[in-house]
Amino acid sequence: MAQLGMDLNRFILEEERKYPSATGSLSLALTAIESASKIIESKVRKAGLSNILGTTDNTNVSGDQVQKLDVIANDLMIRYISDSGQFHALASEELDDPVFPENGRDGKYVISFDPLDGSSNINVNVSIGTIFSIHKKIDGTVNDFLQEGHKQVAAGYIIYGSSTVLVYTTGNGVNGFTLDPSVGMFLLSHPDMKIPEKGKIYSINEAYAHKWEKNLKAHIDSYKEKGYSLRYIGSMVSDVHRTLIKGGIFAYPADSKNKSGKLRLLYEASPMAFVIENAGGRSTTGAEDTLNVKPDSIHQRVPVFLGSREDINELLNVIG
Ligand code: AHM
Ligand code: MG
Repeated sequence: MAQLGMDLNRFILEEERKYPSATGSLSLALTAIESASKIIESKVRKAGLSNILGTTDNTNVSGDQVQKLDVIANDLMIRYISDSGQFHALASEELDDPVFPENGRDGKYVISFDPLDGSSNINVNVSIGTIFSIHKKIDGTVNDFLQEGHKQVAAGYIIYGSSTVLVYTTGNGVNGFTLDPSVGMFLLSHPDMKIPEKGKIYSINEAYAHKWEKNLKAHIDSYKEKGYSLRYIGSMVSDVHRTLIKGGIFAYPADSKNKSGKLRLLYEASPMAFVIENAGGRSTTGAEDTLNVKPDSIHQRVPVFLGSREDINELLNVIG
């Protein structure tokens, strides 16, 4: 197992060395995301300050337009991903259509991302994050994004919380790195992460319970008698990060109004499912394993249930 404190760049290179045929392209791709995330984190940390400096008509003291943090995060991701030359195309939750960067023509990968997930939490100083999902390029068209989640070559997230943590997997274990702000490096802090087999926490927006299917509602109700705690931050990255560490279940189900739920397959459900499954957990839409869903469009939504294996198995016995 890699040593605690190893820096992310060295970790990525050591992983690459395990595959003699690797060209280094994936390492460069991951490094581009790391770089973007460091700049996004510095903007997130200053968000309160920028708001104070901005005036009500959204111009700051210098007369510049104050951009929303999710727009800034999106622009930064696009810039670093494009400049890296490793990505043939990118799809963002914030953009209607995929982008094919000029210098990504020979890129071997495509990436889908949510630049700033949980953005409704920005103004209340609650943890938010960036989520990414990487697939191999196949034919250089939008079809590259419409591949099943189990074909991801890497996925992960960065959580801007009380500390900034980057968690990722290439399908071979899940590792977490904490940003040491004094040196500006992500250092291995959570090696070989494993989700507990069973937890004691459920995480779901229970205010929508009256719109859920009745078996689901009964099952979620039963957690109360079983002594579970409810924790719901309303930022998927934060809720999933806690679920990964403490176990239990995170869910954003379909309801009578939103037949496919709210969360997006490409930018949220699939990368988080890849992380959770690689940490020994389970993820489902209720009908099938999230990683088996073949997307039919880039902004497709799916119901999400993920977490500890036993908790998801119990849920599927009721709703599956
Ligand atoms: P966003 O991508 O616009 O930030 O929305 C996604 C967020 C998730 O982080 C979170 O799980 C969910 O929306 C919360 O939704 P709700 O407020 O309906 O519970
Ligand atoms: Mg989101």
